[in-house]
Amino acid sequence: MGFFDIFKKKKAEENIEVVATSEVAPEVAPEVAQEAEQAAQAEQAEQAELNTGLEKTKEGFFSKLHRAVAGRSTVDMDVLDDLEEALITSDVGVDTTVKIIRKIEERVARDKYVNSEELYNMLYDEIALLMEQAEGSTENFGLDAKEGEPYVVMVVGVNGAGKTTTIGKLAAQLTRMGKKVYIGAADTFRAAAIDQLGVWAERAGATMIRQEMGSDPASVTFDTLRSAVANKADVVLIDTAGRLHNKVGLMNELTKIRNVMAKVIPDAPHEVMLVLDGSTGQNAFEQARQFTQATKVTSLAITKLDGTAKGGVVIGISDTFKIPVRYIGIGEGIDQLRIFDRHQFVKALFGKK
Ligand SMILES: Nc1nc2c(ncn2[C@@H]2O[C@H](COP(=O)(O)OP(=O)(O)O)[C@@H](O)[C@H]2O)c(=O)[nH]1
Ligand SMILES: [Mg+2]
Repeated sequence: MGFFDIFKKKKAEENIEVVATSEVAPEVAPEVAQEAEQAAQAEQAEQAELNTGLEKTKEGFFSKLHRAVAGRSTVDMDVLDDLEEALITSDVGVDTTVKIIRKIEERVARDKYVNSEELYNMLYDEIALLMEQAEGSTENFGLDAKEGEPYVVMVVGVNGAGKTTTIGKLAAQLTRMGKKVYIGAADTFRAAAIDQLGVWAERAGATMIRQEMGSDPASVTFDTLRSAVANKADVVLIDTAGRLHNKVGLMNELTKIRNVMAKVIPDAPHEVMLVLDGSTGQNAFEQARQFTQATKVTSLAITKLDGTAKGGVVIGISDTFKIPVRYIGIGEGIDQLRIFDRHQFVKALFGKK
């Protein structure tokens, strides 16, 4: 779901109210109803696009669960074992799987005559609840810095995870909302990385602040924030290098960047977004572990969920690290970054309408 769609939804909700009172002013009703109808269609189209993006994950997940559950008249240890295996091989992760299986066991113990469809629904409920507890919701999404101060997002993650692409897509969404966006090219390790970010900034209509290749990332960050403040930018996105040479090195570099930010804007960074490549499955868990040890991470973006069957990582990672998933990437295109909506996501996985 894009930023715009939130507004569309809001609008649709307002409109529904207007429709309800339309007896008083019948002349506005048809077009208002039409707008509400359009908003509903847009939402359906969005779910359809997400379903397509998550097709492979869904196929894998669904068929495994189906095999574990279908045709069983009672839920016994065998069924639960198969279910456990299905979840683990869908990259949900061991800890989260054990948690889910325990919950199902408790419910089955209470109601011994659960059929396979009920079991399936239970599973859906438990996973949806788990996602809710991980706070991965869109409701609390906000670019809420102080009035007159840019909202600063530091973007971290290993090389190739999708940081630059995610920044580009995000910048495009923000500029379309009318926000003034500054991007800092603090991945100074390769010249190509700076140029790639430059291309995205131009496409997005954002301003990029850069220095030469090999320059100090903290210095680029400082320049970017100063320039953003001077030009009254609304949002600053800082692209960092994802070299995991060693934990101490990573920690030092990220700390240095954070410290320099605070010199310009005391409470920056307002958000530290860890970008993880969802198609790497278990490796994404490991990366999350490393980065959360190196710095305080406040949100996650999980990319490349299109074309992978490993989308189950989204469930396990949000549960394990209790960090909200803010965005998911479902393609390389500029419009293929979505605000993460746990309901839409779980629905897509279970093939629900
Ligand atoms: N299919 C797909 N590819 C993606 C997605 N996000 C990023 N990529 C690709 O992943 C590769 C690495 O992305 P990049 O942004 O350069 O990663 P960085 O090293 O973390 O900055 C590029 O080829 C991107 O086009 C996504 O959501 N879906
Ligand atoms: Mg990059």
